[in-house]
Amino acid sequence: MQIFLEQLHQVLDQKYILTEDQDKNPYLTDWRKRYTGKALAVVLPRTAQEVAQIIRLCAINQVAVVPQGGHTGFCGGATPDSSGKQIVLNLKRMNTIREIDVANQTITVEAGCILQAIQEKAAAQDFLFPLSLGAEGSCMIGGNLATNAGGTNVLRYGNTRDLCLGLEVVTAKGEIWNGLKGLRKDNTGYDLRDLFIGSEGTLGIITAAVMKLYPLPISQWTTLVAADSVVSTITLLNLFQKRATSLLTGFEMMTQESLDLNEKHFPQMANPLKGNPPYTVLIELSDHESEAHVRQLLETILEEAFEASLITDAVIANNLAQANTFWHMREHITLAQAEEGANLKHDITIPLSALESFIEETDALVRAKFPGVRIINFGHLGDGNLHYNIAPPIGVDHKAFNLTNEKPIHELVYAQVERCQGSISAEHGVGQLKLEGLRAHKGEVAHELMKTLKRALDPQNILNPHKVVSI
Ligand code: FAD
Ligand code: 2HG
Ligand code: ZN
Repeated sequence: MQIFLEQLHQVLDQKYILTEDQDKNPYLTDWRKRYTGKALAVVLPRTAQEVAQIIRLCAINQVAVVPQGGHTGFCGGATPDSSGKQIVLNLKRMNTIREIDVANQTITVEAGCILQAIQEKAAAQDFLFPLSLGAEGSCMIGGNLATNAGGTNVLRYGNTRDLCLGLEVVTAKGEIWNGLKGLRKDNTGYDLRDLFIGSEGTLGIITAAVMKLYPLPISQWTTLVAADSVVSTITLLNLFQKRATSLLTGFEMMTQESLDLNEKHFPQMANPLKGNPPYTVLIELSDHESEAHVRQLLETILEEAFEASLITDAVIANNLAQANTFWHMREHITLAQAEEGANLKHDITIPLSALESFIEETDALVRAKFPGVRIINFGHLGDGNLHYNIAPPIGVDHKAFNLTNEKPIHELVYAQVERCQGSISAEHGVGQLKLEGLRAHKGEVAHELMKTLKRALDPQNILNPHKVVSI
């Protein structure tokens, strides 16, 4: 390994090869503090050429590499294993926004650009880059692409995959594939771009991307509404889809229990709806017409919802600051859970037609088998994406509870997901957390195809091994 480290020095300046514990440690534990690994070194390349050279050295020396962006992922994908033989390749120095093409409505960015920096750069030129999630101040576009991240605008603009037109990728051989074309149509055989998106660093290292931009909406209205049942929230969604069509840009659900937890840790994030109802829904409409037009439409739909008894209360944000407060309340649930202690996350999608029965039955089963647990259920209802998280009963040690109950709780929830023909990972990916569960979930044929692809693209198994699939 000494030889490998010496070879690395021919590629990177000493200060970009971290080998001392105090320098490496910030890169070795994930955001949730769920995984901690060891690494031979943490390397910080600046260019795709440097990444390619590093990968060639990894291939020669049989050293596995764990690509890393902001390390905000929830499935341990960017954390190395405990062997101390892997390297972490963090892309944060590759943070140049290379170009905004105004006519083509695209932005070309390097993998280490922070998501929020891309949003801000786009906005400065009157464009919207619609990918938006709670970690946007620290996650990086390479990580977003590698996990095919979702977030709060998927309902209108799609997930990261839908926003990407082209990629630059370093392969397991250390070659650079330049697929940085900003084309909206390109049927030239297999779609390599889509293969790398969502592959969580197991098939190649994304070094740059061409992403779509949209006109910046000029009017936006945000409202919080109260509902008594799951079925009301889904009927309400359908009503908004019918009446507001493409103006509907956000539809997020939060249960009473989720917002109780928020209030406990962040009293300033208390629900403005009276009595914190069973279900609070955050709805956003955006448009390019006047504010008055959108406001009128929103009020009309809300009136119809009241008349149909779908909602029991509503509050419309009167200015941007209030709208931001509503969104912060939604986004703070993850932070409140982190404050409360380690929790069990289930990032799932369920067809909307099966959502009511899923929640009813799963809640009942979970409460019967694990008395006292708290079900922190919230998420992107417009996409059928729930964050069906489980927190231990109050007063119980979280780590001890999770150690004993993690497996049976995951099994119970995932069995329910299968029953409803849902997905065990809607937007957070697989990483190491769901590696075991994936075979059963995908089925033998799909799982074997995934392994075939992994073997073909990374025969030495040096790119993020034992994440997503094991070969
Ligand atoms: P990392 O965590 O560093 O890496 C994630 C995976 O991608 C790893 O497997 C890693 O090896 C791989 N990878 C990273 N960079 C590259 C690269 N350049 N090339 C190849 N592989 C790479 N996720 C959502 O989908 N929706 C949400 O609403 C959402 N909200 C969040 C809110 C909070 C508060 C937090 C902490 C996280 C949230 N996440 C959400 C999860 C996380 O932010 C996303 O998964 C994000 O896309 C990860 O980006 P990252 O740069 O942190 O990637
Ligand atoms: C969100 O939607 C994120 O806020 C985080 O995907 C979900 O904390 C979670 O489980
Ligand atoms: Zn989410």
